[in-house]
Amino acid sequence: MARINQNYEKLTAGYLFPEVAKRTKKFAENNPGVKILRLGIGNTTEALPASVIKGLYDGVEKLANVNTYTGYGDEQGDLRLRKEIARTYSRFGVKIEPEEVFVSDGAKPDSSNIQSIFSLDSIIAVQDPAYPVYVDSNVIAGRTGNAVGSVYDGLVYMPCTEKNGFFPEVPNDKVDLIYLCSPNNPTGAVATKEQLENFVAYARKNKAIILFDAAYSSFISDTTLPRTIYEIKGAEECAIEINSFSKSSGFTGVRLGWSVVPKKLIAEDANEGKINALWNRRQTTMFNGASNIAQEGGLAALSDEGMSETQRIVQYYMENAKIIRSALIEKGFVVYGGVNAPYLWVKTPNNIGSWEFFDKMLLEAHVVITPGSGFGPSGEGYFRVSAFGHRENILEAVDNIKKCLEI
Ligand code: PL4
Repeated sequence: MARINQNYEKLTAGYLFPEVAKRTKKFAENNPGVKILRLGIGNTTEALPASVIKGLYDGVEKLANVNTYTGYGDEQGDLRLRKEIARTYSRFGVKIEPEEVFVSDGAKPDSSNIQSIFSLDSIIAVQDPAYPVYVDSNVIAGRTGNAVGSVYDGLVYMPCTEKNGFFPEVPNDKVDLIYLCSPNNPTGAVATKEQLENFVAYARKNKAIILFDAAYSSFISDTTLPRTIYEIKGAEECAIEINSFSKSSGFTGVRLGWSVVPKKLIAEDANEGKINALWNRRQTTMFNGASNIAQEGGLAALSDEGMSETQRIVQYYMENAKIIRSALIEKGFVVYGGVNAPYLWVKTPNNIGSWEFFDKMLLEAHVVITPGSGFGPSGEGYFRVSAFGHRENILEAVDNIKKCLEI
């Protein structure tokens, strides 16, 4: 008799983003003709630059010719791309070997799959609030008990609040796996060198591993802030870094990402090289490699021309963030983030609950945001605004908020 994985039954609510989409769809059906302005899901909107399009075309052209056609590629990724990704780290004075880079179809799959190479009794620490994938993938794997309200038994929450500048202290007790995201989704906070040094010191002392999601690193313009955890001495012994072409190069739909699993990484029962070998085993067993066309696009995005063209688009989104930030402050909101990250983290007015404010914003200003509580218990009383969008829609959204939202 087949039985389901009962851990799915522990998941407290539907996955956050489909829930946002469901409520938005319902509003649209009930209010035909109303223009809805979507600043909810962090989804790229601007066309890819010419250099990257050429790379993607080249990938297609290769398939048209029997001499250049390729079928299945290496599960770890095209070696040319692994080398180029490794080379990008040298900009930050960091040495990464191509064999430590594993190309994938995105940071979401990697950040949910990575837990599978660690022991089921690992104690997990997450920033609260956090991108929901870190929590849900561990719930599904069975590393938590049931949820009491929105708090899972057995999970260590590291609150990110106004008081600590939305970056947590190291845990008081011993944990095994620590998820960190910087620049942070959803708070837009960026960890300083000193803050990361504290976590690296904690991880090395406790033989813990940091799973560092750097999907928004290209949005950091303040050069004093670390853009990779490997800028911190010793991080190669205790950190896996996950990254993506989604937001830096507009590949949300193309799908391409990577993880760095250093050979020097160690765990309680794993010497140097073991964890790299385990992730290699996991990927070769369960993943069939990223699309060859996407990888050609990725190579183009990492060329000098590709880098400068894609960075201009990143700056466009950051200009959106600036516009949203000043409009919300002018309206009287307390606003965080949006300076070195494409997300703004905003307090709901008059202590309104996050979902209640989501509905109010949609009803009065026709703007979709993401309720803070969907990212964890400490997100209650906040909402997230995404700066991804066409400029005219951003301007229309802030205009609606200024004119129509009653607070
Ligand atoms: C909606 C911290 C967005 N359906 O595109 P990927 O897989 O390379 O990267 C996904 C990702 C990884 N890490 C972090 C992220 O914030 C994201 C994307 N998050 C958002 O609005 O929070 C898109 C969400 C998408 C999803 O479920 O990821």
